[in-house]
Amino acid sequence: MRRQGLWMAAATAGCALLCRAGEALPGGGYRETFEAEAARASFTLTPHARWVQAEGRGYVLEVANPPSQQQGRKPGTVAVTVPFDLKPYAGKQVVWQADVRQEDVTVPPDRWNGVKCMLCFETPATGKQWQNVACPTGSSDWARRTVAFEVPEGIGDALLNIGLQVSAGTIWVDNLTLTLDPRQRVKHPPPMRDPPPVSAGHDGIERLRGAMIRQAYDPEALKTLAAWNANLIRYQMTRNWDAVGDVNRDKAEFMQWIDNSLATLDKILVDCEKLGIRVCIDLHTPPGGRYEDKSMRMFFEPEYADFFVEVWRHIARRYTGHPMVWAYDLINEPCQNRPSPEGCDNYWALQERAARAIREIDRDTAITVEVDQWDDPGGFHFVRPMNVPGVIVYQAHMYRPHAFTHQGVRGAKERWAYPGVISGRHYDKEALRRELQPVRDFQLAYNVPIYIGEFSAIRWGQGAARYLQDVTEIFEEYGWDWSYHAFREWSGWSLEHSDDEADPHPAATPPDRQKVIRKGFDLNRKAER
Ligand SMILES: [Ca+2]
Repeated sequence: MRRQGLWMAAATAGCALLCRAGEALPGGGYRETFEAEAARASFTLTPHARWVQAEGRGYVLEVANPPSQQQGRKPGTVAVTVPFDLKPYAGKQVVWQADVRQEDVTVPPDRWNGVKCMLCFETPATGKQWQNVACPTGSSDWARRTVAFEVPEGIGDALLNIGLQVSAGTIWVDNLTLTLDPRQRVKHPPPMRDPPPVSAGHDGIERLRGAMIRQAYDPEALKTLAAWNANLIRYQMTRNWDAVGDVNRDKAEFMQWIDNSLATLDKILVDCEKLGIRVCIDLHTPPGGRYEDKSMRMFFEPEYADFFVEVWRHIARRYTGHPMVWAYDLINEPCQNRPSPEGCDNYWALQERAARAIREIDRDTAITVEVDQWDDPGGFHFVRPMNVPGVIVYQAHMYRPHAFTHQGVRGAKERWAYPGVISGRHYDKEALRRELQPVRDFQLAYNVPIYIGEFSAIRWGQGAARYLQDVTEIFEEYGWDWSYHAFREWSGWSLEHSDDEADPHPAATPPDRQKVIRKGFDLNRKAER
């Protein structure tokens, strides 16, 4: 979402605030359909934009960016801009939506370019933000496009940009709405005084420290982890995990895949019993799959919500009472970029429902739940503890700052070193502690167990070993269980490869990253003595 400074500079002086002309919605919020002359007049049109009539919609805004006539020349950027008042929403989570039709939108060089119906603002605390409804490239008939975001407390002036950035094509836009998201920040109580000891579901073991493994039976990998003193694996049942569209929707076929995954897990569990390794069963792929904006279908369609619960009943029936199964990890990295419709459970309520269903079958195995937005620590601002009997472990994934941990992944070009300035902010151990503070606050407020199910730093990130050392020291200080992402999975995360991106083979001498993680695992052996 970077490199969009131009958009901020494109404000047109003297425009009326657009939302003053719109229709107020009950419960707070605003709708703009462009039918009022005053609303249309608040835009200063450029030569690329005009008001046109669309069937059943009255006025809609058309913005066209024809392909360049010159061979090989990249499309430029066209937009109209209007001031927008976000101040009434300061400190609130909002949902920004627009109806968009589009024709022949070309694929831009960076994924954050393309169709824009975007709110832009800047505050000293949060820096610049660009909140754009998610649109595909290509052609699409009218569709409701959405983004949800939190308006910062210190919000000042904001701008609305509608157009095409470094993409050719034509778009039509109508029916803008800004509404309050039902998912708002929770005010957590202060730290509990003199909290009693809390069970994380492994009472005979001081702490669980281990790694993610891939979905395969790899006895050598298990032996190595045991030799390194790891006492936990997070077994990811995964395929097409972030694929969108028509995948993972066939329920019978999905359940067959689950059974195949569990057959592999059964073999792993036999070895784990001999090696003293506990297992976290991670449902990494959502039943029902995802929409184009990556939101998981099961938070919007009751058919898949029910199926998700059924999948967990099925797994719990198979493993209830198993001594090596530590936890059922209900859904990896929940993602829903807009509120659930009436009658559907959202990411938190649905996990709670599945947890209750499991408890009818298995009263003892721990259940671990994850927060919205890919289990980012910030998600802990928005949830309360679940009301479910037995042990519920609250899980976070630590990839902050993402620009550092994922540099070079999926085409990310910028390179960063830790500690240091990363994406304009200074990061060191204290900064990482601040990033994890929402999780820490939740733990202290409610005296609940915390598990860092995933954390990592890409092996070619300069300072990756130091980053791993700093985060694991924080986990240890706070008494959190943890599993490194990932052991003998993708080489980018490998603890056995060198820090050289170009070197595809395991290294002859262990890299410092391996030493840091094994130092953590060694605490398991010390605890056993
Ligand atoms: Ca209209």
